[in-house]
Amino acid sequence: MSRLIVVSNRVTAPTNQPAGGQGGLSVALAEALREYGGIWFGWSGERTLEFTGHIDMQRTGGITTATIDLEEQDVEEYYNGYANKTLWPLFHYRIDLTEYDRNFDAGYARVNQRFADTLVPIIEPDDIIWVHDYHLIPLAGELRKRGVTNRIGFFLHIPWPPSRLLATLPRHEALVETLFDYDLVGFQTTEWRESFRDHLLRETDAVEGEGGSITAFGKTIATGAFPIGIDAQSFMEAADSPEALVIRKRMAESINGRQMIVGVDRLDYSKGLEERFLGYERFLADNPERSEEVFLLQVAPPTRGDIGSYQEIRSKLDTLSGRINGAYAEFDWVPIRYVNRGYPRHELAAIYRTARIGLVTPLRDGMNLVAKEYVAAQDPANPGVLILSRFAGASLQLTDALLINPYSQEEIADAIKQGLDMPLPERKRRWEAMIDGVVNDDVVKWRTDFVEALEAVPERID
Ligand code: ADQ
Repeated sequence: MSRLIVVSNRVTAPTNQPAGGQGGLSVALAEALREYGGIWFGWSGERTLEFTGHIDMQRTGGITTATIDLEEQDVEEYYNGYANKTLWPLFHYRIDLTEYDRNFDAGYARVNQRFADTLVPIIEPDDIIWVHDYHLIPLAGELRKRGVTNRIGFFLHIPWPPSRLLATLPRHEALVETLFDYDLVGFQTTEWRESFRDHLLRETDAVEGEGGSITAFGKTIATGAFPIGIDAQSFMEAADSPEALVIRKRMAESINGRQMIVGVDRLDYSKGLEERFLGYERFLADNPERSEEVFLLQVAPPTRGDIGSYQEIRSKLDTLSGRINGAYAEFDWVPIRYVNRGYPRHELAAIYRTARIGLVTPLRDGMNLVAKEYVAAQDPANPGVLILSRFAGASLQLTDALLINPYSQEEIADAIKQGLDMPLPERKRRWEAMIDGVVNDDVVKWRTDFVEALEAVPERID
C-alpha cells in the first residue's frame, strides 16, 4: 500500500493540550492522519538563524511528523508576508487589506523551494503526496523540477476569489499556472471550484473536460469539490464526557437561567466579528424588554498577531465590546462576555452544548468547522439554533440553519430573535436535517474521497 505524505505550512502534532489558536486545518489533519501510517511534513513553527534543511522526525499520537525550521526572513516574507498579507486577504475578497510586495513573492518562492529540497529525499516511488493550502501552491512545480513524478494533490482550505479580484495580484498568471503541476486540485465547495474554472476560461485558453478535468498551459488536471468535515463522533462524545459535564454544570450556574448565544472564532477579520457585535447590539436596541434574557459569549483566540490588520481588528473589537457593555450592562448582567483564549475540545463542546444559539457570521469562509461542531454538540432532545452566514462554504450543506447576510445588522438581529423564540419542534426539525450530514460527511470521508480521487487520476504524460 502506498504511503500518504501530507504537506502543510505548520505541523502541529496532536496533543491533549488546550487547542490555543490552532486552526481548523491542523485540527482536521491531525484527525485525518491518525492511524493512516502517513508522514506529515511542514514547518515546525521554530525559527533558526540559518536554514540547514535538517528534518526532525518524530512519532507522536499515531502519526509520523517531519518538520523543518525556517529563518526569520522566511517567516516574515513567506508566512506573515505573501501567505497572510497577500493571499489570505485577497482570497477572502479583501483587496483593501491586501499588500503587494516583491520581497514577499521572493520569500514565498524561496520557502517553497526549501520545502521541496528537504522533502525530495524522503519521497518513495509509491508515495502519494497531498499538499495543503495557499502557503504551498508552487510546491508541486518545485517537486516536478526535482524529478518527482508521484501523484500530487492540492487542497485549498480557503475560498478561490473571483477572477477580477485575482487579477489585482501581480504575477497571478504564474501562480495559477503552477497549479497545473498537480494531478488533482480540490476545493471546499463547487462555488470555489467554479470560480477557479471561470478564471481559467476568462484569462487562458483553458478547455473544460469530463468530470471536472481542465486542460490549460498544455497540461490536464482533475478538479473537484471536497467539503471538509469534523470528527463528528468524537465531538459528540466530547460534549457528553465527564469533563464536559463539569464545565456544563459550571456554565449552568453562571448563566443563571438566561439564554446564551455563542461565537467561537480565531480572531480574524474574515470572521465578521465586528459585524456580529453590531448585529447583536441591534438586537439589544430593538428588543430592550428582552435583552437581559440573553448574553453573547464570544471566544476569540488571537492569531497572526505580527500583522497590522490583525492588531487593528483586535483593538476594534476591544473597543466595540467595551462600548456595548458600557452602554447596556446592568449591575448584575453584561451583554457580551468576550474571551481571548482557546479551550480544549471537551470544554468547547460543553460551551456549544450550553448555548441556545450558535452565531457563525464570517464575511467569507472556505468552509467553517465551528458551524459543524456546534451542530454536533447539541442535545438531540433540546437542540439549539445555528445562525450561519450565507458566505461560509458550510452554508451550502447546512441549509437548515438560519442563513443570514452577515453585512446586515438587521438580519443578524432578526435571526437572534427568531432563534430565541423558535419552538422546540422546529429546532428539532432543523437540527435533525443537519446532523446526518455532519456525521456522514465527516473528516474521514473528506480524506478518503480526496485520496481516492487522487489515486484515480490517470498517469501524467508531461
Ligand atoms: P479556520 O479559519 O481556522 O480554518 P474554522 O473552519 O472555523 O476556521 O476552524 C477553526 C477551528 O479552530 C475549529 O475546529 C475550532 O473549534 C477551533 N477553534 C477556534 N477557536 C477556538 C478556541 N477558542 N478554542 C479552541 N478551539 C478553537 C480554515 C478555513 C476554514 C476551513 C478550515 C478547514 O478558513 O474555512 O473550514 O480551515 O478546512
